Amino acid sequence: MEFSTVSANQLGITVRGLIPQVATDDEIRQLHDAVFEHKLVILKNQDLPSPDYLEFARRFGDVVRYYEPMYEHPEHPDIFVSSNVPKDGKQIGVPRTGKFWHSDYQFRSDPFAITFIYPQVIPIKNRGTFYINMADAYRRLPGDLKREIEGTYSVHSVRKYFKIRPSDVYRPLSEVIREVETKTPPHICPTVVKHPRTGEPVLYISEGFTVGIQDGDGNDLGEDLLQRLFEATGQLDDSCSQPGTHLVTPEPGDLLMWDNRSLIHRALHTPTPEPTVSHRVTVSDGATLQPV
Ligand code: 7UC
Ligand code: FE
Repeated sequence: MEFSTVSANQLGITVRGLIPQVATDDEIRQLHDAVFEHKLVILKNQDLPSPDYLEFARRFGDVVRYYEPMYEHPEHPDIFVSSNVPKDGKQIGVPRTGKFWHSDYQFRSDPFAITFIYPQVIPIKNRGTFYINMADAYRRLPGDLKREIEGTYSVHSVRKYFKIRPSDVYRPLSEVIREVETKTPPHICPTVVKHPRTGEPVLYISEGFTVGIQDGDGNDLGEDLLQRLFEATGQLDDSCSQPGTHLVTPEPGDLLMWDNRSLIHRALHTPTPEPTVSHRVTVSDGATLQPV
């Protein structure tokens, strides 16, 4: 197994020569450490059947199945499928997922530790995912903004990006909204969290899932503060060309794994849809997010 850094100002590290099915405990430990040190690890030249993919992921934590069944892989429900390629005339998983800044399960109190993405069909023209390292983003925040958010809490919800399910057709929208608010009530978390593994302060907000910010007594601090934080971290730039925003374009055989509590991500928006399929697996380490 060989590690090589991508380039000085790029995100992540590349690993060649790893065979997941026979990885030693020491290799797993090195990869696990690399995820938290480099935030993103790209395993090259992989050819992994789904059961082996799941076995591999299990060595990094408890595999957590997504709470909405419509994303499930038909044979392997622990795999979340993002796809716009029908199989035997049937939609598999969900198309156009994650095209907004977010961290997976940020709208819940138990966000995943590591997200794995294994692209199966890679578009030729518009491919990839953008990432922002929110530990870096916190470090770069102007001092006055840092002081302004000290001791504050952010409110997260899936409501802006909850996908209507086929079974929701003809349901009154108010009923769907009520279901979303009951099943996944808004969740409150320190705006700056201490990363459970690295101890780094992380600005734990995203344009997709963060819907409010409040002081320690629960008083709303206003939409403007949230917008200034999104602006300062590059999340309002639709061209995704801010210096802290990194585009990662996978090649066939790449298996990506990243630190879901440090990075926020956003799937590249494609105006002309090309076939895209990717298989996601997520693991938890049971940590809860604490203030710095
Ligand atoms: O369809 C999607 O974009 C899924 C999104 C609402 N949630 C992904 C997650 O893991 O939080
Ligand atoms: Fe995601």
